[in-house]
Amino acid sequence: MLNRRGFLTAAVGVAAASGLAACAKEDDSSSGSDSGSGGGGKKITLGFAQVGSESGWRTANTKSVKAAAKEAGYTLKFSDAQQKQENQISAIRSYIAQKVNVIAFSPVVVTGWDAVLKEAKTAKIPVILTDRSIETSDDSLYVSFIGSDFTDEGRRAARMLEKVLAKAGHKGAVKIAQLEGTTGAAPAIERAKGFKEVMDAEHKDDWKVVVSQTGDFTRAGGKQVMAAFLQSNPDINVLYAHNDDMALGAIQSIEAAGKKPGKDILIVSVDGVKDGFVAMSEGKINAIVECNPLLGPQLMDLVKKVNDGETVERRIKTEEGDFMQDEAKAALPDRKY
Ligand code: GZL
Repeated sequence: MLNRRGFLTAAVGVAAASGLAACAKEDDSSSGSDSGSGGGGKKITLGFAQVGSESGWRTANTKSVKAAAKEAGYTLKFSDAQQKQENQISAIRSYIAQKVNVIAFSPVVVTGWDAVLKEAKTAKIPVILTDRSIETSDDSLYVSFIGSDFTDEGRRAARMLEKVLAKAGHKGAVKIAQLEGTTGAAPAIERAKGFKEVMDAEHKDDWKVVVSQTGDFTRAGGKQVMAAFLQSNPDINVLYAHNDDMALGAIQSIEAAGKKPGKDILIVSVDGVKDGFVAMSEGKINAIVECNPLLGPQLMDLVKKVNDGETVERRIKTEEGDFMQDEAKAALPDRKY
């Protein structure tokens, strides 16, 4: 692994956090068993509104949240929004109506959350963002955001592409196809931004994104869009995919077009799911930027602190690494998702 970013740094948003958390504490008046209990002894009930089940990353994330909630002894109310914002908003409203102790969710897109989060605030239910963040002018609408730095993941993808090109002894123009994540989602916006930052600063003359389109983070999307890319831009020689599932779908179209993924078209992807590592060990993906889905344990620690009215970090980042193709076989046995 080229480097591991093991950081749990955070900017502390004490005012917003302690304000809402204190509200949560005030409402905790019942008693109950110790396991999974809040400061007042009552069993914590967490409402979690998941994006959907669009990718291997999401499946691993859901498993981590459910297992950690069970381990913590919390009552978990869980919903799968099938990647639709209106379903997530409905789920959050139902958690408010059920008077859960804490709400956590992974916002499918960055905008459109103020109204429902104001309802949660009025109901004195603290909200934690997991995985993806939102755009809002009202910082008090959530107490903490736990997840990756997607802009840095984009920068890391560009750095990995530099290493992949050097290792392949690539000469000449670098014609990049970009498979974007879900339109309007933080990882899609920020992974494109970080990659472009490095490209504009250091590869203005030889790298060019010749085509870029969303594959919605799914294998089917990656396969369909890559097939269209190859029709319109047969001279593509690099694919930057915002997640492994789209890269795996794209590989099917690359092979159907009679080209070799990992050779004729060099591939850099993000996530690090097991199937991505298998493809890398087969030489079909050249490098993967890890995005850790196993947020469950950290989230449950945060839920307890918030419910007990403790001060919490405003921003908690997850540990992640970067992997080149020649590291895939050795890393596979230890992959946890
Ligand atoms: C990233 C996460 C993204 C993954 C995709 O934290 O939100 O959503 O990269 C998933 O695989 O669909």
